[in-house]
Amino acid sequence: MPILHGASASPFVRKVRIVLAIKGIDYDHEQVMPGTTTPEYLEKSPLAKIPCWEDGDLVLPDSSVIVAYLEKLQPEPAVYPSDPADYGRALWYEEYADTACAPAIGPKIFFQRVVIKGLMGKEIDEAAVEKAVAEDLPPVFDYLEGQVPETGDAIVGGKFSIADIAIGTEFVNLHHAGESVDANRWPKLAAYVERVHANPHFAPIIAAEKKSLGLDS
Ligand SMILES: N[C@@H](CCC(=O)N[C@@H](CS)C(=O)NCC(=O)O)C(=O)O
Repeated sequence: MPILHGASASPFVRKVRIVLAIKGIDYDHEQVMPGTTTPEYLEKSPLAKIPCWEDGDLVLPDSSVIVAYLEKLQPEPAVYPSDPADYGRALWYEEYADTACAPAIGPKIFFQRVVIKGLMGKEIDEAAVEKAVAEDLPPVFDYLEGQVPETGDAIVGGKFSIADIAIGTEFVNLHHAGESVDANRWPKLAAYVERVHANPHFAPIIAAEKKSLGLDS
């Protein structure tokens, strides 16, 4: 059985888990924490990041690499658009989510409130978190507000794809941290995120995570 290494609350691990769910691929899940630098893990994932996929001799770090591999391994149901322009657009939105949304939401908001305060029970600088919410999120939300569709859960080509998975997974972390998109300021984005999270492959993963993080009350 292949193994997915990486903690469930990582947006990058979740991205892969949703693709695995869509494709119906079975795997064992090892909850490796971010920042794991044991020699054994570094041998698998030299950048010391999660996720990492292991299937016998094949070891693949990086969520985007893993998803591209899974699409070749099992093409249906596809998570990348087949039209070349839509394929390019989907890759761009995945890149934007990984490179703009993740740093805006992850270290200064999600990690502080959910990991340091929630899981480790330590004090955090809440004013710094609020500053990040006020300053780091709006430019990202402004861009996405201009990109997302008025209806449906597909930002590219009318079909749910890696683009929606990569964007949607970032907003799960935002919600875990007790924040959401202000629907008065970014109405299209707020509604799109809600629709993506209601997708049958997203919803059960979100519910299970909320339960394990004690956020389901
Ligand atoms: N490009 C990587 C990014 C993965 C990533 O940044 N993962 C974070 C956890 S959400 C991590 O492992 N951070 C640990 C570190 O940077 O040392 C991917 O898509 O898998």
